[in-house]
Amino acid sequence: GPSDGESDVRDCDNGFYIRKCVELARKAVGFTSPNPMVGCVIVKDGKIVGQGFHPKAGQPHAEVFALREAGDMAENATAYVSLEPCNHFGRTPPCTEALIKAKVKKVVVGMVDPNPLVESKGLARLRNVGIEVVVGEEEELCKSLNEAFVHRMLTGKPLLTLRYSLSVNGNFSDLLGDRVTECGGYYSRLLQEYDSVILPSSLFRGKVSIPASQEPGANQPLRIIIHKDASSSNKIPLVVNEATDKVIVFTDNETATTPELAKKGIETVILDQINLDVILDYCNRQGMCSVLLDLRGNSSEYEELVKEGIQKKNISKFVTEILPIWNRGSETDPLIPVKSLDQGIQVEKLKSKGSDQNVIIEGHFKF
Ligand code: AOF
Ligand code: ZN
Repeated sequence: GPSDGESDVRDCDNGFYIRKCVELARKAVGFTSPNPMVGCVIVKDGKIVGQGFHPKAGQPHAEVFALREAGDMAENATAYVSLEPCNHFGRTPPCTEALIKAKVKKVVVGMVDPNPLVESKGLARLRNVGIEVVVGEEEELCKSLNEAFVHRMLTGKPLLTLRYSLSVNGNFSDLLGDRVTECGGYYSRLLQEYDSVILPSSLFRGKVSIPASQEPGANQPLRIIIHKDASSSNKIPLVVNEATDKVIVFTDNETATTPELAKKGIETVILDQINLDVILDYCNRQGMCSVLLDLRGNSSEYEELVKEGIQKKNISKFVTEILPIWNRGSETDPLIPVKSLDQGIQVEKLKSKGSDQNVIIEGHFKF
């Protein structure tokens, strides 16, 4: 670590500043794909003299905004970045050169960039010109910030998360906690984090509104509507929220389309076979890092998609909400359908949060 202690920051503050970077990075939640969220702060004499985040693919990187704000103060300062600075010409020039040009003395990095174009080359470049480099500060936090980006870089596919709601006695429900408790917020905040959300068209029978992020200015994921077993008598429902009309429909029969869909600007993709591989491939080619598979309603489409997704290991995560409701059961709906869990798939990295109205649990499949 630094020995002068005067013009530099102490290593024990590294975590604090990287956490600050992550907080900045999250301002762009939902907007950066296919790029990661990244935050940067420039610290001189124990004070933040510049800060920035990457707002959107195609726009400058976090380091550029932070250096711009710091101006001459960047000389001999320490730069904190939640992700390794890039060393390649992409849509924007390399951040390593910007840091070198600004004459920073030290760079503290949260995690190595898994993008093969970068992957430790940025760190090597900085070290080569004599800049002190520290890597792996708050690494787990930085990795979870960009879980979807990292997943896509490593697998070539977007991260697919399964979402569903359960009664407290363990039954799947078509409800959302937001509706049950009117406490609001959970589902719309979840949507903001995703590039797209898959919804079966049966959810929209007789309705014309589709779920949306509620907060003003928030990311609206692309709604992917699956319309299976389509036909001229089983038409695609017209589902549009005027304010948030990012919708695409996957269907297996073009006679199910209507002129109204085209008029509303809803794209329809006609496929021989609708399955998760095809959908994920489509999302990947559109530069999406994350997809939410929203398990709502009472549709056989779910059954097939989820079983396929688990079997092919396309689904990586789940997020479930326990609702403040006890399912009463009925003659046709057994109250206690006990299942053997012997053949169950282990899940790991469980996290939970909640209030007195609901509990949210998320975790990862341990395939
Ligand atoms: C950084 N700082 O803020 C971000 C980085 O096409 P480009 O020029 O935007 O480059 C995209 C790649 O750069 C992206 O895949 C990731 O590896 C890295 N993102 N790097 O130094 C940033 N957003
Ligand atoms: Zn960069």
